[in-house]
Amino acid sequence: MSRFVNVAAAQLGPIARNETKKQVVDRLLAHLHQAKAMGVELVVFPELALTTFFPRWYVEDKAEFDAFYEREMPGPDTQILFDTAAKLGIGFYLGYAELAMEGGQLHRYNTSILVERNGQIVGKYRKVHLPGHAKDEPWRAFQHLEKYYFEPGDTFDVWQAYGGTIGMALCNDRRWSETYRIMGLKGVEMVLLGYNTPVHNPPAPEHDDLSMFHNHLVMQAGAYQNGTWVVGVAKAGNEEGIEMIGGSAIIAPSGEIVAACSTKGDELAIARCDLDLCNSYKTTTFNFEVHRRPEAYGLIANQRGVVRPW
Ligand code: CDV
Repeated sequence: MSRFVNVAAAQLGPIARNETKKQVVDRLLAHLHQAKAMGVELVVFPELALTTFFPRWYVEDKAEFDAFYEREMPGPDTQILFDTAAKLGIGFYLGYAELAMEGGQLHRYNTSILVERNGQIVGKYRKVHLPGHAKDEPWRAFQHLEKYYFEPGDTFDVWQAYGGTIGMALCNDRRWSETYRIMGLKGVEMVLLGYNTPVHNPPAPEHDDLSMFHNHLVMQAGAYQNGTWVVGVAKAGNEEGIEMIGGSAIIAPSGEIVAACSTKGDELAIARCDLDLCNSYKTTTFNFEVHRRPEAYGLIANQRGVVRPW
């Protein structure tokens, strides 16, 4: 049996700080139309795909950056994405900054949504692993203030969509094996994952030359160890003077990259993904029910940092 989903990793080149949402949405619409022409059913956009990566700048009053956030989804700038998706019969994953009113308080999240081919939202995810720092650190060549601009989400989830079990994660989540394993335990067959990754890592510049290797290493391992497809999509190129990696890729449950972008601009990488390929891994090497030993893994859920046993 085969369950195919035609998927596009819809990489974006840089988004300038002064680019309007309409200009960005026009780029996303171009991706949707091109993908449709190539038989795609699911288009995966990057993290924070509607704006420049604003956590690279510090402002004392966070509200100054509220224009980078969405108060509703769909909203006035994004409704056309949903209408176009429904008209074309093509769905998408979209990362964006979310401003939510909850319990009478404003909350900020780094969020993604999954939209089905009828233009309906079927799932929403709030980034769990927020990298970087919570205070201005002027010694850095640029800031990475996700811990300042966002609150963390608290769960990894999966949804029944596209004829399978689809999960979502965002950027730094891809570096943590827990991300994939939680979704793996929920039967995930395809993890969608947008990212913004600067080449330069200020606290560890010795990693800079390895940034693309690490990008693929973690996604390929997560795919193989959980018998799932992984679709990783970059916002790439030189954005406001900061060089960001590309390397958007569609990875099979074997851990192999089956399609990848080769530029750092707006580009589609497309693959026909058989969700039933997951079974070969989920029922053998990574048959969790048969081989896992949760009784030996207690620390993973109960302890955060390193505690040496002596
Ligand atoms: N947007 C991100 O989460 N970026 C991080 C960087 C800061 C290392 C990443 O893991 O790619």
